[in-house]
Amino acid sequence: MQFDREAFLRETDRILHAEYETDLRSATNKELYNALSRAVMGLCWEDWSKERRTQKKRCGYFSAEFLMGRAIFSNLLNLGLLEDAREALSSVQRDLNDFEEVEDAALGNGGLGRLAACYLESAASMNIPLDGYGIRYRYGLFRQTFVDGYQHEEGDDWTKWGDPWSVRVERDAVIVSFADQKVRAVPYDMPIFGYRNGVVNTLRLWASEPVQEFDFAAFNEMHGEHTAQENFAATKITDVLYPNDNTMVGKILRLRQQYFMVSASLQDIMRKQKEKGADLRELDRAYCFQLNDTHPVIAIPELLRLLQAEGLTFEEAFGVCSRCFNFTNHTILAEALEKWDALALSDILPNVFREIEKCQQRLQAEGQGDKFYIIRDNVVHMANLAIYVSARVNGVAEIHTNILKRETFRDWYERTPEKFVNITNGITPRRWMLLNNPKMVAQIDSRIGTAWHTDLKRLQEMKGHIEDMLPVFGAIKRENKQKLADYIRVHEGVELSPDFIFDVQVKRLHEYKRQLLNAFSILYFYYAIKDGEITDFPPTAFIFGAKAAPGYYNAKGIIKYINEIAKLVNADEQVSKFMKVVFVQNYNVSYAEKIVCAADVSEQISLAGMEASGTSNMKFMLNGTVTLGTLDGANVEICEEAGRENNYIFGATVEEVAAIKQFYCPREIAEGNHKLKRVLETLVNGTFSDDKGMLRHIYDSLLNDYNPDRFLVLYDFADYVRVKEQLLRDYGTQDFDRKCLVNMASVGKFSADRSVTDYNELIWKLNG
Ligand code: 26Q
Repeated sequence: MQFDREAFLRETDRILHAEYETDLRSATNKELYNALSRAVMGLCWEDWSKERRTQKKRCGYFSAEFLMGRAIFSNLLNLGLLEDAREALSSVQRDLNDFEEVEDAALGNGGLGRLAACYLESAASMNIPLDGYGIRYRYGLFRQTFVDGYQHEEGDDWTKWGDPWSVRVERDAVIVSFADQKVRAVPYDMPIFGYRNGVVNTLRLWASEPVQEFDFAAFNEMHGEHTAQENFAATKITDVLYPNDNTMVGKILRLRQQYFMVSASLQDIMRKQKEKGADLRELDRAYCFQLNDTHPVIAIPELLRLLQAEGLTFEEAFGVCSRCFNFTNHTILAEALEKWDALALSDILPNVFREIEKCQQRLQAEGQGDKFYIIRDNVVHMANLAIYVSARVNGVAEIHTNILKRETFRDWYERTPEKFVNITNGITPRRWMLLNNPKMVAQIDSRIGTAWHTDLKRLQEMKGHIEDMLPVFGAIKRENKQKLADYIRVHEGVELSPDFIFDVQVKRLHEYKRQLLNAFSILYFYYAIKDGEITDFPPTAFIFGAKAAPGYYNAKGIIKYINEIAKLVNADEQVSKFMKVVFVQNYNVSYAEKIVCAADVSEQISLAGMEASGTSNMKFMLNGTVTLGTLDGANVEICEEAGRENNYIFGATVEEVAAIKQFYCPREIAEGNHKLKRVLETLVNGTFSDDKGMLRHIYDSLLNDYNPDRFLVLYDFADYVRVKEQLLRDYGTQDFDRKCLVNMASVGKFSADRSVTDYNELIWKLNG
């Protein structure tokens, strides 16, 4: 894109005058942010509307979550304007870095939402016509602080600085009807800029508003009183993101959110098709839809309903749906597979429920017995509905897809094996390397050029330069660590030295991810140092970041526990020479950008068979970090690509887990390992303060539960500590840095560019 600094500054200045009666010099950071962003939007307007006018087939990525993070830097990067904008601002004594205060758009919980964001960016960069459809939550994922070591949650007002990257499209508003409620859905479009290729796709997020102010006819149709209460109920639908990750909460408001978003999106798409005069029987020639887990699966009966309302028969409509919809599963945890109470569903969406019943009848008419069902015992199984109707079903890593085929959806797989495909997750190298690690990028570019920016496999070419890169790699990693340490000093009040190993575990707090295993190992090392058993512990900073779902008691207990460990360790004069522990508050996308380029060790220690893929593992790998992990999720493929010898693998394999669980007795393990036992006892013996009794609850879940230590923390403990100690002792050698660089050079497969290309070739078949 042509950039004329003077014209750009003039335009920003003009907006400042018009909107805020101020100018480049005296505008507040917030005013400047809005004006500059709007000026950039102005530059891209034409490319954006051009994309929307094209006649090519498009895919709609339907997702309840888009964890976008901060838009401004990544948009400027992709448009090729980052340095221009920085210089333009500094010529008027302003600093682009001041925009680091802009809130993240945290309209997602974790991996599934961030994956959606990476895929939008990669699709635009690969010139694949993919658009996102979701919900414009008024409040995103809660802001987290710690009070006395306990997690506290506050509302996340993500548009506090304004929302200059969205455009409200009034003319595309639609009405969404529930049995007891009609609401207006208004779309807000965000441009998704491809990396320096002029492509602009769209993320369309729907906000709910009351109908009456706008449409009195619709208002009058709804008999009865319309009160302020109802207005409130309408806006409430998109008020807040449910803060659960990998756990199901059967809240009816969540069902309303899901239906609201898919009904609005499908009405919008149908209207456009009709305006074009297209035959709705051939909808699949113009569109297909990727269902991001079960959350948007209610789109299937909704499209059936809408198509029949336009005159198609059920069978015709079913045919269209079975060619349009595809389903991605992101989780094997039984408690995260979405189910709805049939009575509740039929109460608020009777017409939609009827379509689900027709699907059920159609399935049963195929005469394969009761192995296959969508509704059973008055429960609607959304995953089964999705598999039955979709053209393709995919898992997100090899091991995950295999588990889906062999266990979770075994019968379905045997019924229609051709539907099941694997598409291993990926991350966008733009946000996760070009943006957050520019000095490393410059070193790589000077050796192998820049083609790898959009073709990550070509990082392989670095392999011939590893020896020569060793010194600069170490120096840049150290600088990144210093920057992170500075940030942590200011925001967390903990002093870290860049001479320490940075051992990092950042991800949602969940028992299956086993932050507790990490915590136990730290206490184990702590006591070994105290007792004089280890006198030469390699100085290590153990860094955690995680949010716990507000209703997830044990997860919150684990945060408290690690914060107590941090207090103990950091205050200990003898031990803190060798280790520090910090749990950063409010871990989010922007924090992650600072962390992944400053880590020496990436902890990926879920119980084998539990983590569908993981994606932070890929971000660390890209930035030159070794994985300390189990053979779970994408770790398996990371080892295939980078070599197991260049990572640190421990623990039971997925094949072993099933056998172990049959006779598992965690108490025996604790009794047989007095050092582990001593660590465990800190949960109950008063070592740590815990007014709320949370730590005891963790203890009981490990030893006294009906099904104790579900995630084999105690089983894997000894092997984990052994491998972790080996890793920490290897650190500082050239061999260790070589491993880091081999990982970086081998990361190609995990580019989201490859993932979306796979989706397109195997499933969407766009641009064809
Ligand atoms: C379901 C029903 C009711 C309420 C909440 C939910 C719910 C919400 C969020 C269920 C699951 C999620 C999120 C799942 C998720 O983030 N899964 C992660 O997806 C990543 C991208 O594929 C994988 O890398 C991770 O392994 C997986 O945990």
